[in-house]
Amino acid sequence: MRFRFSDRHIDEYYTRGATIFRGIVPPALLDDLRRAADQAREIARQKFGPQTQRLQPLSQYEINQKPFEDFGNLPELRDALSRVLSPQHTYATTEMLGVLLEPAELPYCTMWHRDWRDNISGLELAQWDAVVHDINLFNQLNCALYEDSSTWIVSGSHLRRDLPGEVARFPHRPIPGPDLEHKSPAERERLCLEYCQSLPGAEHLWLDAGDFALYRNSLWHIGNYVPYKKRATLHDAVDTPQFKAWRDKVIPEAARRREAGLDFENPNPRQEAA
Ligand SMILES: O=C(O)CCC(=O)C(=O)O
Ligand SMILES: [Fe+2]
Repeated sequence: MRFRFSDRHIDEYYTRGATIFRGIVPPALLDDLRRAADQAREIARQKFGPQTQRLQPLSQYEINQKPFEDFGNLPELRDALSRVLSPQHTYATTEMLGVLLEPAELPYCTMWHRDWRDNISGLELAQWDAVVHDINLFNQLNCALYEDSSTWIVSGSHLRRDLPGEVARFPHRPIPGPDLEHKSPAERERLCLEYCQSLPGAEHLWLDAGDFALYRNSLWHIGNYVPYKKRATLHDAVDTPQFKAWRDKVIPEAARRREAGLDFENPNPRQEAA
């Protein structure tokens, strides 16, 4: 069925923290994007090894850029984004657009996190807390060129602080991933799956080929990857001048704090003391 925008997309975005524009990428563009993503996979593995799961920004590499430009100019997509967010929100610029890939050899998952809060070492949490509900910041896209069930989210968690069950699951910082040392491929896969399921409320963000997920990266999420499922999912910020200005301010500050020996602040410090 052809994509049709509805108010449900707006409602879902602000309540769940994620909405999916189903089938919004036309098949002819998908063919072109898949060919370009195959080039990206080859470069990524050559440059960063077989386990690499992303190449970003795509604009820096010898890859046919035309499909990415066409993606950035899709009228239905621009219209849908401007209705959920605003006409000033942009995506698929040369600065950040990347592609998420399946690892070549072994299952692997990221740790559960809220972006910036849990994965930027040295970030001062007050800087994130102050703007976490600002709709000009922290918007992100995953656009699946193949069926993709790698991403998990905790729906609605962008609206609130951590719940007691979440604090109990991850009382300390940095958040640990599963222990995959010396495990067989199937054991790694099972451990990663159980790790995904271990956060209360975790659910798959299921995408079919050509689906575009818009999500708040301030919600709890994770990527879980197996080598036997081909993945090429475009990934980018849905950006604004305000978000860029915030990044330009906090990234160097976080670097300075790291140099001074700080790493991750605990957002739930009372638990750590317990
Ligand atoms: O692979 C994914 O879908 C999630 C990646 C992610 O969480 C991140 O890039 O911060
Ligand atoms: Fe993330």
